[in-house]
Amino acid sequence: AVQAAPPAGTGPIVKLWSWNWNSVARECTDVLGPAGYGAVQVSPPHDSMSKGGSVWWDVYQPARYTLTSKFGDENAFKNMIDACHGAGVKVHVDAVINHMTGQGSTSYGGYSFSKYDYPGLYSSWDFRNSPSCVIDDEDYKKNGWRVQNCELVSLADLDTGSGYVRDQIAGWLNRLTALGVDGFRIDAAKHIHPDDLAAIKAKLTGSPYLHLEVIYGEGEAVQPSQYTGIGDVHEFVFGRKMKEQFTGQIKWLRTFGESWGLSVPGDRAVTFVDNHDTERKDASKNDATLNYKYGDTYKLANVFMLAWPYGTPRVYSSFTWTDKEAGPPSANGGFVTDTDCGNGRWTCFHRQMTGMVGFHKAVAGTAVANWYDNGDNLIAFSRGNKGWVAINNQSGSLTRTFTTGLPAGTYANVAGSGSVTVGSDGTANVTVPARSAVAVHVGGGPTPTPTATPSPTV
Ligand code: LM2
Ligand code: CA
Repeated sequence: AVQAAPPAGTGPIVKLWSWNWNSVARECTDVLGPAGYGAVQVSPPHDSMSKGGSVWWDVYQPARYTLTSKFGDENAFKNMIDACHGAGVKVHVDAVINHMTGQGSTSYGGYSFSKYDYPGLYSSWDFRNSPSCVIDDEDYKKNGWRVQNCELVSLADLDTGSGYVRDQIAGWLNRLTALGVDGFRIDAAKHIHPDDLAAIKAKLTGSPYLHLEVIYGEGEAVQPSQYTGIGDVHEFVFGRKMKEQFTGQIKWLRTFGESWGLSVPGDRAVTFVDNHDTERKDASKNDATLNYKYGDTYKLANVFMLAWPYGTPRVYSSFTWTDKEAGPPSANGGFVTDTDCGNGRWTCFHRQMTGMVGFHKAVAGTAVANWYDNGDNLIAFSRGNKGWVAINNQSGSLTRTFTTGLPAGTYANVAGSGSVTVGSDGTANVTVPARSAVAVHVGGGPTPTPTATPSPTV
């Protein structure tokens, strides 16, 4: 049986997109494990079509199912899994199984193929072979058959109804599971019929955690609800709402939840402020999200995601870019070089969220209480009596006495610096600086000590 959502209290997922295996291994040991991240989602590990490092998207064109990618070889992959497991971090892999490539070429592993012919793996009859059957906006809205049987951006669509194809896909995923992989992000799941995906899932060994990329669109034929019986589903409305609220007035977030038209119930949703596709959308488009370029606004949206009870949150961290197509830093024909968080080429955003990862885990299972907003762009709330957070999304600081719901004591601000002292009546006088957050939780040091005289801090 495939497991459902990770158990409550499990750390968030971090997506280290376009990081090479050596760098993920080091990060698991040095940062992810100590911070309490539950799992790391890595880039597609298959051998892919090579554009020689000029673009990021060649890795979404699988050439064959071997661990010879631009992120490292099989040894590096295995070392990464062992290092992450040693640090208490699970490993999720980006599984591209709906399609192969869009044109003949050579892979990073030196293998030659053409669009409908992958020697030793797939031949023309393993594909829907429908180059004239394109998926356009109209199809998304009303024609589910075309969404699942036509070619997504001209990529050769695998016949996932075929037993042979299902065996090849399941065989690949099972090899990864045997190496220690704990879960799969299923790329383009919306373009695979749920029955086909369920049949592939039935062939999987072990109990990998599945989270499916099914992009919600209003009134469309293919809906996230058709997939929640198979695995958790990516909640795309979440990021759209975060952009709308954090570039507007966050006081409205008081009622945030399924009633806002979210597409996946909280107990089946993977939430994220952005991913590698949405961060690149033109800001004017309604499916665009915030991204690292929004600075503090982006950070505050991530603080909210980790503090509010909805879904399994996934923090996104990758490389910096101006050209939307440009690939990650690489050498020798496109092989991704080690991540350096100090050279400006990588966001390393997840390192800014380590304190909030601890908050997220500490407040698991508690409800929102003690809501406050200033009628504009500052909100504060507690999670039961375990944690309290204030998010100031305006350009001036604010000082007031908040009801935190926490036991008396002095707590470290895990979303920034300084500390908060809570009095015996549960209140604290706190200054929340402009465009920043203050978050404190039980167990978040300094050791809570009852105070005789509550003192204003932060
Ligand atoms: C996904 N999820 O469903 C990925 O998250 C997304 O990043 C992938 O698109 C897509 N589905 C396929 O896995 C990216 C990128 C596309 C790119 C594809 C394949 O956004 O632009 O398409 O990967 O590399 C590229 C060209 C496109 C061309 C296609 C086939 O941009 O113009 O289509 O290759 O040659 C003619
Ligand atoms: Ca398909």
